[in-house]
Amino acid sequence: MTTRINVGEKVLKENDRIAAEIRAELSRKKILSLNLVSSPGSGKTSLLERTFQDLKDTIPMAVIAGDVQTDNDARRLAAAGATLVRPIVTGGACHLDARMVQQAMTGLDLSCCRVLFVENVGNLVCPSSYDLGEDMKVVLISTTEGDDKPLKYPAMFRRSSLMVINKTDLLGHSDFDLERVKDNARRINDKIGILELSCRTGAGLSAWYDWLARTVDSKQRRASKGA
Ligand SMILES: Nc1nc2c(ncn2[C@@H]2O[C@H](COP(=O)(O)OP(=O)(O)OP(=O)(O)O)[C@@H](O)[C@H]2O)c(=O)[nH]1
Ligand SMILES: [Mg+2]
Repeated sequence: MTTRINVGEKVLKENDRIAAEIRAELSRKKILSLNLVSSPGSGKTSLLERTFQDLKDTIPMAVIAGDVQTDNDARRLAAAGATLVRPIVTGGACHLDARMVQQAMTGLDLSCCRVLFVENVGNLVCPSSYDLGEDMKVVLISTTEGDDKPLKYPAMFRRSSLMVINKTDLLGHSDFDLERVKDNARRINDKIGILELSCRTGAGLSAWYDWLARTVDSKQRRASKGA
């Protein structure tokens, strides 16, 4: 007689167990963790570069940068002034999982940091299923990708707390419609926050920085109450 084991379910259960450990550790240290997800090339690293350049003297921030190959992003982020940077090269996996993040955190002294960004592998499908112990997922979408993406990849938009629409400097060069993408995202997740910006021109970045500062403060307050 054979017994069927749902391997996928077991893997995700183990992932959730490790994610809970990460979440507890980061809460103890009062560190906000944001998991940045998007299609390849939407601008995750560009947004982090701008954020480190502009806020590095105000908010100490660490980043774990995941890629299938190369540590290009980690090197870009170190050059932009991130307090701490760790690359993860998945060697083929199309998403990060909690074990990879926990391993990357080993030996990383986060005590001086108030934010840990995790830049996930560019992919709108698989990363939505893996909890990395983050407080929130932030999904980026750029104006070159098509405004129907929230409808086509609903899990990612449903599980994200904030949608950042990047590359607004390129609006008008395709038929991407700003109002339509917002409407599509809200049809999937009526609580999703929305920001629009351009990492190229800097338009809209101040609203992202305000959101980040507010979210860091609220994490500090929640973590202090729980302590
Ligand atoms: N025009 C324009 N280009 C941008 C903007 N933001 C990023 N880019 C360009 O888009 C390309 C991809 O940006 P990345 O920041 O590497 O994107 P990513 O999401 O980190 O990519 P992966 O890590 O490979 O998934 C680069 O050539 C950037 O210079 C923007 O606001 N406007
Ligand atoms: Mg990147």
